[in-house]
Amino acid sequence: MASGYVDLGYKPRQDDLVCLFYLEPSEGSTFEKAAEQVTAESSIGTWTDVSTMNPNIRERLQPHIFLLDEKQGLARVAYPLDLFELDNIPQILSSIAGNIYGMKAIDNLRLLDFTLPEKIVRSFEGPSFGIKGIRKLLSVRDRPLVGTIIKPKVGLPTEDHARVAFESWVGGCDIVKDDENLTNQEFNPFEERVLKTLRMRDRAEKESGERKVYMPNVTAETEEMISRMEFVKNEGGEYVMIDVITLGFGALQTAVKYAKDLGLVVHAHRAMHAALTRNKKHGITMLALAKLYRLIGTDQLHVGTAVGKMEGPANEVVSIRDEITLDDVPEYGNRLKQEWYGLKTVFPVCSGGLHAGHIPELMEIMGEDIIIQAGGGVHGHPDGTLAGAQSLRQAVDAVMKDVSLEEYARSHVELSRVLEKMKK
Ligand code: RUB
Ligand code: CA
Repeated sequence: MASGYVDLGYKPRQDDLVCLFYLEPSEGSTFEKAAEQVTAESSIGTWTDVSTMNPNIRERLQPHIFLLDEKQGLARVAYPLDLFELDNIPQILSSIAGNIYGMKAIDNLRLLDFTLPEKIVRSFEGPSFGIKGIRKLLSVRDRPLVGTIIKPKVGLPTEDHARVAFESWVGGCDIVKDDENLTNQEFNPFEERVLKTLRMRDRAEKESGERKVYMPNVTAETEEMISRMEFVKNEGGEYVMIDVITLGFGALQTAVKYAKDLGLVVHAHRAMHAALTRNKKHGITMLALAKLYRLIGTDQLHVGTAVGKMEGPANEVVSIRDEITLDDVPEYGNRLKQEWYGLKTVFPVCSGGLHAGHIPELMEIMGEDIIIQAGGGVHGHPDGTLAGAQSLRQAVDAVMKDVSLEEYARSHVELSRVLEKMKK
């Protein structure tokens, strides 16, 4: 049954889950009909009336389309809490972001955002560390954290990987991370890499007098991934990195629970998100995905840069930052309001095509509570990795001291070399 869901006078209840969809009906359908079909398919209905539906079920579980704005293509739907299983992201997504994308009634459909009721939010634990916990772990109070991704992303033998990590740390990076497609390849096996790189971390800490962390990519089949996490913990690591989209939501829930038990910080790389998020008319927004990762409890999440090589405009990236760092998120544009009921914050990570020259603009847009990562921007420095890491840290220091990069570069040659390269 795919009609009777429109109820424009309906006021969402406190414990409804409210979705905001962008929708384009296909030829032969209408905006309203398509919205009804989407609503039915995401909840209790199918393409026809069924003899098994009883009026009590319908009464209790029927969602309400309470706003239809055909001009803008927007529909708001309130779903009763009882449709959902608590602490189960796959189930929630199979409802509000499942079959509906494949329906003939629509040409395009995008889940822009959703507001979760308190009961669902509280059924998840959220991050264990949050921004505060990570700052404490690293003893860095106010500036952005600075990190690098070892490049080339795959191809370096273990020994070189560890050496490049060492130079990055000593140059001023707080964080060194693996790339999204480096896991356990023959030329750079996971365990050996973790051992050698953590040994270098210890040396770098001694040499620099600063706390340093390594984020090995543990992404794999779930049981294998868990044993890699245990290995990292046993060898004195504090962090793991996970490719959260390619891994999948259920496995990520499991991984985060293990990480919590082990006391590990979880860094979320979002490789493949753009397959879902990039088409402005279809799919799911990065904002909506970011909420799921805050619920599940990753401590750090790639959110975009606004200024680097990856797609994503500034207002969007700022909106995602607010979603994962505020306790009470107000409605803004196509972002719905969301209360987080004390769930900890997620550290926003800006990464992708960045170098020292971007830092003033990036910090102007995103502020100081961010993690800035540069791969090519460190290892592509004309004088090598060490100088690249120094230039990144110098740029951050310049902004924190309110000095322009040009002025700071007069007394900091590594930074000046980047600015020269940019001019060319
Ligand atoms: C960046 C990098 C990351 C991208 C992903 O390398 O390896 O995987 O940041 O982008 P480089 P996003 O600094 O050399 O560009 O985080 O936006 O998804
Ligand atoms: Ca990468």
